[in-house]
Amino acid sequence: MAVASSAHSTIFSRTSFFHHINGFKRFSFCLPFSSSAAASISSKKKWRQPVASSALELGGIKIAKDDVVKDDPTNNVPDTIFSKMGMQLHRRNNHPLGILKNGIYEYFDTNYPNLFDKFDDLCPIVSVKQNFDDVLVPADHVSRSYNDTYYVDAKTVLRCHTSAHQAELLRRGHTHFLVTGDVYRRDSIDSTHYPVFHQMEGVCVFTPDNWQASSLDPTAYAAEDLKKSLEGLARHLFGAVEMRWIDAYFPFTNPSYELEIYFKEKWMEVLGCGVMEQEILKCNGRSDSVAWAFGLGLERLAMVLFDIPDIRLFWTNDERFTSQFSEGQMGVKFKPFSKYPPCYKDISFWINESFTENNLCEVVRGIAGDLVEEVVLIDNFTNKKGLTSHCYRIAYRSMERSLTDEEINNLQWNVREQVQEKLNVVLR
Ligand code: FA5
Ligand code: MG
Repeated sequence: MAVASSAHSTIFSRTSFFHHINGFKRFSFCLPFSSSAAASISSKKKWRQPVASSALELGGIKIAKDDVVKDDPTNNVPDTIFSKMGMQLHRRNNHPLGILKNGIYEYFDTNYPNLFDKFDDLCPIVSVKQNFDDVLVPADHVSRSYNDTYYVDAKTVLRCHTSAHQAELLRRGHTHFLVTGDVYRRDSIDSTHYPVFHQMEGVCVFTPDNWQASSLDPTAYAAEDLKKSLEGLARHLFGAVEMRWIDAYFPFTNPSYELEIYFKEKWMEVLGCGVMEQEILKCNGRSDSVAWAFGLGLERLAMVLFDIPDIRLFWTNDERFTSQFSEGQMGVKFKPFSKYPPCYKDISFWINESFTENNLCEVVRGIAGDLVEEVVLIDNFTNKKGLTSHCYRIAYRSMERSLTDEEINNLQWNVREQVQEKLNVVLR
């Protein structure tokens, strides 16, 4: 396993507001937690799609649609996101995500019998404190922005990582635990990104007698154990697969790493991890301990394990997909049913200062839902007057059927209209 550096990073490992995706520079302006950001959200009427279910039970708590999609000026949760809450794909034993979760449980149960406590039904609606403060995310960190996170109100978010539960579980006395759940992020659109996905968090706390028996200092001891455990997990899941460790940054761990797996001719980041910041242990009643923590993306691992080419497939009810997986069958390779042709449409406009790609993707998804496969910046220039133009190529493709020209033209027409209206940009 070689250590190398990578240009791709996801939100918690982002140290800068700029990063590269598909070779294009991608903007990610930080909309700070400010009144102007709140005002810009409240001034726009939200696009509402009909929602199938209007009340859910999550982690034993009854949640009505009004509890999540509110008329609060800070609320940026669309109906399409509420309709995904409560689906709990990770709790279905014959869904690839449930099969994978159980496979990971099996690894920990075999190697650490009766040690890890498991949680897979904690409510995804958490406080800003749980999601960010408790894991030391700085006040000005990009992940806190309205551009990146779904806010229910100024103090409440849809968790954007399962690390949101670290502190409370430590406080409740747990020292070894796995937390699996749905997490929510405003993000770009392509085959490996989806606004709702699933993570599993792992935490393991050590006491002085653990590292004193070794010749290592506590941090080195935890880091070594962490890498050993995760490499073991990767071998348990994949057998032989090409992987590499990348040095990373997370506010809640130090040192921090990411693990990448070679999949479909690209390196794909599958997890972040590290040695827990001492401050988190100290604040939660474990000052004399060290700990490691990891957060892995279940979809990303399942894509490699089951050969699933597109992250949208996890959400389909199409029997040609669902019938291919059954309980306990790890690593059965998905046989694609016929691939329908994509249709590409370009949209160009002069951007303004508040434009972000995540906002664009949110508008496109609000209209086209899972019929949108990818949104890519294909041209970007600034003219003599200082105006910047972006051209995006939108790929429309259904995984279940052929789309008609009329349908695509309608979608694109709606996209053009709403992009102009909601993002205040000037179409070219
Ligand atoms: C985190 O979320 C950290 N909480 C992980 C962590 C936990 C680090 C504990 C240290 C200690 P990150 O933003 O990189 O980190 O996301 C973790 C994983 O989630 C990624 O490696 C990737 O596999 C997956 N992931 C991130 N964004 C998406 C997305 N939009 N769609 C699907 N999977 C995603
Ligand atoms: Mg990452």
